[in-house]
Amino acid sequence: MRPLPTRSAVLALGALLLLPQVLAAQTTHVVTTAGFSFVPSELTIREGDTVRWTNLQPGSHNVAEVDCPPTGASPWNGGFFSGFGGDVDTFELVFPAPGEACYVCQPHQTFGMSGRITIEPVWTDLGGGSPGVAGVPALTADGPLTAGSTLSIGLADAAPSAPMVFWLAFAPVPFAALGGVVHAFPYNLQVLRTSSPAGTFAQSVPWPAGVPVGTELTLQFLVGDASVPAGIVLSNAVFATTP
Ligand SMILES: [Cu+2]
Repeated sequence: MRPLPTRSAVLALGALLLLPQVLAAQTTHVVTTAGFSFVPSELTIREGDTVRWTNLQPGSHNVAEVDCPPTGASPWNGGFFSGFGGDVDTFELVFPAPGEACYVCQPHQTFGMSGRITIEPVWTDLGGGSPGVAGVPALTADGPLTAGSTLSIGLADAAPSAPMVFWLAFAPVPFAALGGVVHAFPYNLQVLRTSSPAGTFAQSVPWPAGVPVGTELTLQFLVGDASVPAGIVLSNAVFATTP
């Protein structure tokens, strides 16, 4: 086993959160119009980001969501809609979930006036888990990591009513151990928890303001499991960078 929990590790996180740096905030991406085109017409954003369309009024443009890919004849699919051509000059929208969105300017879509937005997830799965009595404990994290948003952490397929250690690391150095890969060590925050009788865990916390932009977060659970010789298995790890 690696070192035991330290109070200083927890205090280190607290100190980081208090640093007077740029606040984590969602990004706003601007799409303008030029002739019969959206500029840029292709955009990649992150879950939780905002897209702001500007300069719609001069050409009587609008923004109407259509199924992907957008064509010259794609009908509005009932999704986002700025109003009719020229109704508004600016239209703004938050994209809360990963995926893809396509849109057209209805008055000019036959001229190919359309756009596509790719919304990338905040969290990625690093793998690294090792199997225990119920399989590999499956960690998921959800939330845009913007100030005041909710971070939800879920775990499934852990041993029932098992003691667990949760690690959060800012600059980990992964290594192979316990039949998997320890991704979240050295940790900056350690929390002790117990799985439910069903071998699950769930917790939602408000994400604080003041976490510096670009902070890298790696999360992982160690789960007590009497079915393996080491007595401990690993969940997969998940990774995100604060926006
Ligand atoms: Cu137009």
